[in-house]
This record gives sequence, C-alpha cells and structure tokens, in this order.
Amino acid sequence: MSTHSVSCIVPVINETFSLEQTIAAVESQNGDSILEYIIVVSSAKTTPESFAVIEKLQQQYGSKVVVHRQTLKFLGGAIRESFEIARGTHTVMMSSDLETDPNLVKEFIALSKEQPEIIITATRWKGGGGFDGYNPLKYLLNAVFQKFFSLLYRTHLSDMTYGYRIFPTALVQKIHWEELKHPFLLETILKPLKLGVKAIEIPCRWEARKEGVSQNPFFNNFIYFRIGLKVLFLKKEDILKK
Ligand SMILES: Nc1nc2c(ncn2[C@@H]2O[C@H](COP(=O)(O)OP(=O)(O)OP(=O)(O)O)[C@@H](O)[C@H]2O)c(=O)[nH]1
Ligand SMILES: [Mg+2]
Repeated sequence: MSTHSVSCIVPVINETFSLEQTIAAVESQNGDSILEYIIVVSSAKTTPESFAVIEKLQQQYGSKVVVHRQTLKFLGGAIRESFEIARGTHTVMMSSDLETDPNLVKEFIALSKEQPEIIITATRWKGGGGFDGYNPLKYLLNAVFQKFFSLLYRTHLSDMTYGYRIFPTALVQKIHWEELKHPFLLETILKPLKLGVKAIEIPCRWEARKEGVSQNPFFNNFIYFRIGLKVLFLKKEDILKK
C-alpha cells in the first residue's frame, strides 16, 4: 500500500469548462495518486453554471469529489477550510481557471513522493515559466515584489505569490493561518519558510483565464505587504496553532 496520497483543493467561483478541464487533466494523469478533489465553493458567489458542472463531476467521479461550502470568506477562507478537511498525506493548492496549468500536478506528485517533507511550488519567474496575457503593470510590480521578498527572507524562491503548490498536509494543518484574501497565497509559503521547511520550485507558464473574472481587484495587490512584513518578525510558536 502506498503511504503517499493526495488531496487536491480546487476553489470555484465562476469557472465551468476550465474546471472540467482541470479535473479531467489531473485525473487522467494522476488518478491513482489522488485520494480526493476538494471542490470549495461559496454559497453566495459561486455561479449556478459552476454548480451544474460540479454536479456533473460528482456523477462522473463519485465520492472522490468532495464539495465543501465555505463559511470563512474569500479565497484564503476557502483554502483554509479545505486544509482542515484534507485527508491525503499531501495537499495540492491550485485554481480552477486554468491559470495553474493542471499538467504540472504530475511533477508535483513525483517530486513529493521523493521528498515527502518538503513543499514543491510553481514559479512563473524561472526556466520554462512565464506569463501570457498578464497585465503589464502587474507584471512589473510582481517582479519588484518577488525580488524584495526573496531578499528579505533570504530565499532562492522566485514566485511566492503564485498559489500553486503541494504541501505535506500535516504541515498546513499545524499552522495558524491569518489571511482571508489573496495574500493568503503568500502566507502559505512564508510561514513554512520561517519554520525552516524546505521548498523547491518548478517552472510553470501562466496563461490568463479564458472565462469568468478574477476575484482579486488590482488595489488588493498592495495588501500583500502586511502579511509579508508581519511573518518576518513572528516566532515559531506564534506560527503554530496553540
Ligand atoms: N471558493 C472560492 N473560490 C475562490 C474565491 N476567490 C477566488 N476563488 C477561486 O480561486 C481561483 C483563483 O482566484 P482568482 O480570482 O482567479 O485570482 P488569481 O488568479 O489568483 O488572481 P489574478 O492574478 O488577479 O487573476 C479561481 O479559480 C477562483 O474561482 C473565493 O472567495 N471562494
Ligand atoms: Mg485567476
């Protein structure tokens, strides 16, 4: 029996065919390794069209699809609750808008099987990574931001705001999380780094979504600094749950 199993967290607001393609790609390439897909939705915001696709996926994949209705708000709230209910030894955090290329999950799982204690995270800033259709101003700000935080945290990591990673589930379940909005994605790498957990990157090409709209308004990009600076001064015991 394998001791490695994966919970794949897939948050959904307005995705339809992108969600379907995400699950189809991950399942066809990694079916045996994946224990469950946690599809996390908001009763208020997830669209009827998305719910229709989710129902179809439940029929297709049965109990492997777990649908969770979030009670905490926003993307961070959705993922935080999914971390709590994940049953796999490892947890993949991704999106359902195809901005996290589902073909990479295979690589995440292979590397995680070799080094189960570490985090494997995708980067758009190295190797074969990159951006297609990214807002030019956001691109520039993102570059400066990544450089600033890699110097501040003395890390080789080049993409700390991209929410596409695999974690040991026990790790994410022992951390006290704070953010509810998109800066949560940054928090999920900074807190493990402060705990001394190793993280390695694999390149990923980011391609703008073809349907729906982002839930991350432009000015929210500035609130990443709050958690980015706060975590730097936290002690280990403040990062772990009490
Ligand atoms: N359940 C749930 N899903 C969410 C929420 N906010 C975003 N998502 C989903 O999480 C994924 C990533 O969110 P996006 O809003 O596309 O944000 P992003 O791609 O990180 O940010 P941009 O770079 O601005 O596009 C998408 O699949 C969204 O549908 C939320 O509050 N609840
Ligand atoms: Mg997106």
